Amino acid sequence: MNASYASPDGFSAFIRILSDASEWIILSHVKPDGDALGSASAFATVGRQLGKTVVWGGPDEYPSRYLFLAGSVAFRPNLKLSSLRLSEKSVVIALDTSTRARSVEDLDVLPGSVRLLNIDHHADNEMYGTENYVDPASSSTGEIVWLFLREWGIPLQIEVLEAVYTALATDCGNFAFSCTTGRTHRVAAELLEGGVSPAKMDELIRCNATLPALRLRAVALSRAFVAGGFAAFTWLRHEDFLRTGSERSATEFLVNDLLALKDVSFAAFFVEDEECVRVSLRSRGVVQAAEIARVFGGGGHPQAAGCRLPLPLSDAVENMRSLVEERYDERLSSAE
Ligand SMILES: [Mn+2]
Repeated sequence: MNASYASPDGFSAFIRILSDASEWIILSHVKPDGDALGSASAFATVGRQLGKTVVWGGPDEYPSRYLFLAGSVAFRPNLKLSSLRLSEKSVVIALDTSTRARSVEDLDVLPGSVRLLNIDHHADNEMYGTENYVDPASSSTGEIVWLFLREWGIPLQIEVLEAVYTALATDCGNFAFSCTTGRTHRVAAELLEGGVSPAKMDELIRCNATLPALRLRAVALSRAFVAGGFAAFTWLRHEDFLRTGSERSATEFLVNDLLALKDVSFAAFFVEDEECVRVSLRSRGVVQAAEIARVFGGGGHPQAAGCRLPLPLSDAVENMRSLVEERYDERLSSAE
């Protein structure tokens, strides 16, 4: 077996804690994506299979495009831990969630007797768990979840494999982003050998847009502009969602469309929200997404990050544009 695929250390404590618990509370992050939901769905199915009481929820609504994931109908939006009767037999599992601020609002007031398992792949993870398993070399949280479940050795239902595949494929851009490694492909190979159909999954994940979502995408793409020859920008206003009838979660992959532009190595996508503008950033060049996000109090990966700006939309776009161009010029002149 390839050395890079050896089972990582550190899973045994997690297995013991999860085995001993009678209740699993599984948390997905704000604006949950395919990785957060796929990883959580896998855990939820395994928990039920093992006879645990399973609660799965998060701070936001469940995006309809991921309703094909097992257990999603039981997802609890706006979940408050204080509304649950936690005991020392409860364990909380936070997936794909780099910071406390990206989880349910009362994560901080967890009773001391309750274990909090933090499983993630973001390099800027705050290590807020009582137990932390954070592997920034992993393409996705789903990749870690697979290695973990494999190490545990329990029989896995096809729904679990499909959920892990969803996490993997969405977070590594269908195995095209730079976070994709040989191990990512080996995990995918195991999932396929276990019965997952990539064509069926592609249909479920990618070919399930609603007409309002397609029209929303058209609105966003029609506004795209390129600054400095390398950075693409576009935005959506609150009324664009109302006018097209699209739900807000329909924007998940929109920023990636901007990177399809020739010579563009940086993309920023702005969405007007209540009292702020949410920004998704993508990079494959010298200006990293995470470094820009951090300037505005956000975070993420070098190639994919996000932040919120408490500004009117046009100011948010302008501030971001000038910062990104400035950084780009600095890098070019220091490389000379
Ligand atoms: Mn992820």
